[in-house]
Amino acid sequence: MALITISRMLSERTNATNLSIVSFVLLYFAWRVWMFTARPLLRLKEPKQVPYMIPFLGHALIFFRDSNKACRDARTSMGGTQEPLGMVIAGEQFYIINSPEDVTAFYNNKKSLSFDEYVQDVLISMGCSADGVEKMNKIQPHLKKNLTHAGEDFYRSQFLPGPRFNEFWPKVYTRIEAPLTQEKLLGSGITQHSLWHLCRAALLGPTLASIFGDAVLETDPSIIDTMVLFDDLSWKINYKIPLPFSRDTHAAKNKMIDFFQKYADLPVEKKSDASWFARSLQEEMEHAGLSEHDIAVFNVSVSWTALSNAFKACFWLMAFLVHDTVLFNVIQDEARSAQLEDLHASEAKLEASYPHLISLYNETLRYNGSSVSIRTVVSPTQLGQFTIPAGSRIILPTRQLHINESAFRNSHHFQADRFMDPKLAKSPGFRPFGGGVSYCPGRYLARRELVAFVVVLLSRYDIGLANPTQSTFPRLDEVKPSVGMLTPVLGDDVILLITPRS
Ligand SMILES: *[C@@H]1O[C@H](CO)[C@@H](O)[C@H](O)[C@H]1NC(C)=O
Ligand SMILES: *[C@@H]1O[C@H](CO)[C@@H](O)[C@H](O)[C@H]1NC(C)=O
Ligand SMILES: *[C@@H]1O[C@H](CO)[C@@H](O)[C@H](O)[C@H]1NC(C)=O
Ligand SMILES: *[C@@H]1O[C@H](CO)[C@@H](O)[C@H](O)[C@H]1NC(C)=O
Ligand SMILES: CC(=O)N[C@H]1CO[C@H](CO)[C@@H](O)[C@@H]1O
Repeated sequence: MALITISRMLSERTNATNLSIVSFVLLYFAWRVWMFTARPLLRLKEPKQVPYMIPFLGHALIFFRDSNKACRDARTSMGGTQEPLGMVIAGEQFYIINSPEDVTAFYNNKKSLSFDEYVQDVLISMGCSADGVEKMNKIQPHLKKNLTHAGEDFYRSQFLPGPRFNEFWPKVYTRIEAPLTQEKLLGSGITQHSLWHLCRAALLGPTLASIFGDAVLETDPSIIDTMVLFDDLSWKINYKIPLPFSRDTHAAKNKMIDFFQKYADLPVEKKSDASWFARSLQEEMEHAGLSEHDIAVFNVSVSWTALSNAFKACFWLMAFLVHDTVLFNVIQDEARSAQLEDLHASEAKLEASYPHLISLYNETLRYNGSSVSIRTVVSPTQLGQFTIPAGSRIILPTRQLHINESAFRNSHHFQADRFMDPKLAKSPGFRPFGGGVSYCPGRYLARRELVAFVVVLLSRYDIGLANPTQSTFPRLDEVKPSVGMLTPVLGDDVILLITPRS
């Protein structure tokens, strides 16, 4: 009797389980049919959605793993279309765009596509208080705009070619050159040097000190290590990864905020060699009543955006250079025959004096860069025949443009002289620095820094691989979703043999 009861109970239990599995499966299919078949019919003007398996999560897992692959696979799964495509990433609706017409419309649209939300989001994730954000957004009568926008003007004024850049650049140059003197580089008798560390030494500290003054490095030289660590983990801030999974990022970030608060305590005279824009912004932020903590957050954000790309570009460029003898000889001849003063000449003169090096630089950005432009859709926006709904975001992964075969033949090959054809860099498909309101104002500084680094190194020294037969080309870190210049696998390096020029 008892046995019968138990077996009946058991079978009822299995029935109940079966029932809930069946209803779950039905519900799931209903959701799929609604999402990817019925709903699109009601929204014919909106771009197609790329189907996904798990509600809310959407394409998040693959996207965070490799955003370029995620976008490429999405296009392939939709028949290789160049139309905008909808993707859901952790509950947020994104549209990815690709065609040159959409790209141009995207960068030119300053009305219904906004970059401000993204900037604000980053400030908040970096730890800026609500009060600070409000003050950044408030119109400052004497500037006729809010601090976010005034700050962007200040950057442009400092970093785009013009009097303020001309005044700034020689100070940067002096600092880049300092670690490359014979005394510094070879003084201790060491001739083998890590390329990764050399790029860091010549580009990170020097750029940071040019912006905030030399005292910034005296406060705590280990700030550079913290910054490199933070930069490595910062994609979690870009992608708004929830706190339990991004504690490492926030710990590194908080260490930098603490650092800047210590730096802030230095007497003003010690910071008088800070750049014009850093001092001007400091004054404006104080005037607007931002707390010291929020100003520190701002200083951290400035350092992050100013430092994170150039040294990686330098690393890849030099790695390509020393692994290719023919290319190396061309660039070495160029570096040794041009006048050193040309490093300080106009943009046009710089390009005319170092054409091969600048072509190599552009190809490095094309080949190992992966910048992503992002906008928030403020009101319904027409892109070609499609309407992008308000509240969503549009992302443009520039990598997809840079591997377009009809624009860049043999796009999967590194070809150092590719950009000797001057038309190529002018094509709308070459966007290493984004465009429109987010067009990177540091693009001229970064280029000049790299050219100066290579020219000083090659014209002063004989350079080669320390171990020509065993040196392997550094591998790309394909696991981390980098934005901007891609990073090599941790520990992959190039060891150089550097001796005085014979
Ligand atoms: C700053 O001001 C501009 C207009 O001057 C406005 O569009 C923007 O929303 C304001 N806020 C932010 C965060 O930029
Ligand atoms: C931010 O940088 C400015 C410019 O160098 C400096 O004067 C100020 O003390 C810094 N403040 C903080 C909190 O980091
Ligand atoms: C690739 O480049 C060609 C030539 O510049 C252009 O016509 C074409 O539309 C591009 N395709 C995509 C998908 O960007
Ligand atoms: C390199 O690209 C820039 C645009 O980023 C362009 O202005 C420059 O003319 C290009 N130079 C060469 C040699 O390709
Ligand atoms: C995007 C990309 O993968 N580009 C190249 C960057 O450099 C490495 C070298 O390690 C190449 O293998 C990649 O193809």
